[in-house]
Amino acid sequence: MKRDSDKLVSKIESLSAVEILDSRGRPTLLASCRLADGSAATASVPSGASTGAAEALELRDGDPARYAGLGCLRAVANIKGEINRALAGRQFETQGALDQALLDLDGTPNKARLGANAILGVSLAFCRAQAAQRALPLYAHLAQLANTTPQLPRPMINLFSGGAHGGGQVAIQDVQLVVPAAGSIHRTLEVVSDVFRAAAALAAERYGARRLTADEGGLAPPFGSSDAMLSAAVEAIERAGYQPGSDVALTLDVAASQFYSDAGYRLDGALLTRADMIDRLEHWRTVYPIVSIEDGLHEADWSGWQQLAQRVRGRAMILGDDLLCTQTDRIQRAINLKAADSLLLKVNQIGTLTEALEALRLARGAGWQVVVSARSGETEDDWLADLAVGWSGDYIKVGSITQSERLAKYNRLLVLEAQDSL
Ligand code: 2PG
Ligand code: MG
Repeated sequence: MKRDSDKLVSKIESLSAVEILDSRGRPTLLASCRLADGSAATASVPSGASTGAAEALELRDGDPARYAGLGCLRAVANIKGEINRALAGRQFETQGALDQALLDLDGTPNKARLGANAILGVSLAFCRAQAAQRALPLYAHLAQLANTTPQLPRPMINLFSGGAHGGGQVAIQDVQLVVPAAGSIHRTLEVVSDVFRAAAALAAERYGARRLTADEGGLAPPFGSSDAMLSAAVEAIERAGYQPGSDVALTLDVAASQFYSDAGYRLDGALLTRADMIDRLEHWRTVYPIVSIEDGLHEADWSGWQQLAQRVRGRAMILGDDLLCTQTDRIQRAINLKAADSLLLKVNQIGTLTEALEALRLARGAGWQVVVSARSGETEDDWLADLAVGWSGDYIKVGSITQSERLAKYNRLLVLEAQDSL
């Protein structure tokens, strides 16, 4: 049933933005939206390191005199200038109408003119301001928008990093933990904390590694190989007193595009063909308790993904990140080819909430699972937790249990869980 408040119209009074820093110390932006009734909100935008080639364009200044060219002052100026001039004073009934106005204003297929970072900042800040106007928690407003039933997702939590997130000491980017039987966010975090401590002790013993963390807060000791990384994860689970697989399972973000070239996949000192790589992934899946494989092959190898899915389907999730880039045309292609069965949903890969919702709906329509994901460059903003709950993600992936840009999301989930009002 529609509530009366759904019919509320939101008139934008002003839009603004500030350049802020993300968890890697690189610039990003925080956008703000004030509505005519006084409701106001801010939202900040994350940024990836292992980005997919098809992602919407993150506008950077390119001025080598500031932040090695990574400044976001042009994107900030676009919000304060052109976008504010075009939208202030206009009324929008829905998120869809606001996002369409942003797309029309930008006029490019990949948001290259105004910047996907500028556009997403406004899309999110408007969403939060509308939630405030309707006196709804953000997750509840997002659920109304999507016509979904709020649900707590299961966290996929980073333990070890390599690749672009861990200095490249191992090719695989992320080894993550899931706690299949936990049934709650707080129990998941308790178990993962036990395993994380065991893993940190193991890294100290075996590698003399101090407890320094990678981009997403996970550990990144100098493992000699992918197998050393994966078996250390299993050992840490056991040392913490849990049963690998039934108590704590593993998920991988292989991020294979990062170590692929025309010559093949450069993994553990060898050069692998596509067939070798598929064999290796399937071998790992049988030897280690792996329940999900993300980006197991590079982002342009659609037929390789088809073969991988044939081998693994039903035994592990075939999760598309760089392959899909949260874009409906790519998701549709993967559905048609049966090249994946799960979507990694990253709103900043596409640039507006409405387009991300279309991606979610398409994936759901095909019976896929959905993993709502943060980026490796994050801020202390917690909107992603509300998004995962409101849009009933099966999983949420926000990194490890260290560093406040990660914990902001887990802590928000803990609060929502404790409120018990979903
Ligand atoms: C990924 C993400 C998050 P990045 O590859 O899934 O882990 O990393 O934001 O660097 O693309
Ligand atoms: Mg990924």
